[in-house]
Amino acid sequence: MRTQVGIIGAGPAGLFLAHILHRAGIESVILEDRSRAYVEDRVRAGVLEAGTVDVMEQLGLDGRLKRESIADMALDIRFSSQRIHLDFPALGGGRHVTIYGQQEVVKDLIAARLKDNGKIVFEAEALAIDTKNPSIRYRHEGKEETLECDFVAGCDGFHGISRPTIPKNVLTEYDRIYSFAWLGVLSHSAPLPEMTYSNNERGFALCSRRSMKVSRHYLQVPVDEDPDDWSDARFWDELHLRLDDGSKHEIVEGEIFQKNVAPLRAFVAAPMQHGRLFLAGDASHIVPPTGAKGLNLAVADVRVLSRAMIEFYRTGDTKRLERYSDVCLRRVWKTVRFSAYMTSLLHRFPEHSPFDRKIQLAELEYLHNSKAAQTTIVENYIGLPFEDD
Ligand code: FAS
Ligand code: PHB
Repeated sequence: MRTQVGIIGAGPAGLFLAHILHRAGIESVILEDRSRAYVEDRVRAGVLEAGTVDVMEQLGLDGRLKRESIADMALDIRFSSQRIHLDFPALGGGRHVTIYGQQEVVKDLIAARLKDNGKIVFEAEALAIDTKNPSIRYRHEGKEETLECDFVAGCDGFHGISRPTIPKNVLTEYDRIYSFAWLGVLSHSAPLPEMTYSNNERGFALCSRRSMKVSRHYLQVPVDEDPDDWSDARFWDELHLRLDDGSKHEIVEGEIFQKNVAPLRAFVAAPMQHGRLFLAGDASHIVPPTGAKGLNLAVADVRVLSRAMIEFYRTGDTKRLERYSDVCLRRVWKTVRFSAYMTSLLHRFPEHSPFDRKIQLAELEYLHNSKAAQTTIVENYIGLPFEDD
């Protein structure tokens, strides 16, 4: 099989890239290891930056999003029985974020791609990449095949084969593994009115939502926590305590229908390209979810990559392709910085000294009283402007 751009992975990075290229008349094939059902059912991110919503709108893929998403106009931070309210439009130049589950984005993009007769080969495991004479060897229905292409887009996430294809003496990896994880649940229960983060003596908690009837809540837990050790009752009791809702009048409980534990890490691999292979999304970087950035950063990467590929096919000019990694990494590191900052601000670190704890509480007090500090949080949370150089 031959195409212009071979894409490994039908997550947000691969799917957005295929759509943007298609709109520019550039052909691609996505090879996805898992089944369509598996990919569409994976519960992950939930917060879309304004820029991500703009991309979906420009691609004409925002129909269901417009009908079913929730405009999130603020976030609350609780600590030491105090509350900080961050108004996005007031502090963020009129912009806000949108709540729309990653699995809904993936469903919309897959459906639209297939409707356009776009090629997505599910249950096709990419095995090896040739970065010079670009091609991808893969296994599908028990047979090994080869996809020949002009470029390979490694959109295969943290555990994919793309990043390891870049020679070790070329690649530099930066890594921070946190000493805790997030226990995330979905529940049939009315959410809090605002996205609410809490730094509590007992640990971090976050109250988000997927609709006005489905809540998405998280608790900081030890890295090796087993979600099966958390009954619904235990989860709700802990969430009330960490949100200073001991009277149980604020948080609405309900049936928990999804539970998982995700470890936290910050990771960046550079460069994000080698020969005709270009990495995008989690294949190249992981951000702790405290800043709600993972999916959005994947979209930012493919905005840059698609623009470079489109220029190449239109003019033969390779300057944007050569600059891809440098342009992306500027945003990647600013996003990792913000996500690491929000993680350090809001979690209880087992390794913290009493001094460290005092500094953390002083940072929260400062944020409580400083419009400048609040503006900094908001401009990063709703999404930094895209660099269009
Ligand atoms: P993805 O991992 O989404 O997609 C990669 C795709 O490549 C997968 O479908 C995989 O099956 C496929 N693949 C891998 N190897 C392959 C091979 N050899 N051949 C073919 N296909 C292959 N972000 C947030 O903003 N907020 C959150 O709350 C949040 N929670 C998360 C929870 C978990 C458990 C995880 C793992 C991530 C979470 N993230 C969150 C981050 C997440 O949303 C990612 O940033 C986002 O999925 C990145 O998209 P992609 O780069 O497309 O990678
Ligand atoms: C979510 O709704 O899944 C969510 C919200 C905020 C975060 C992370 C995840 O920081």
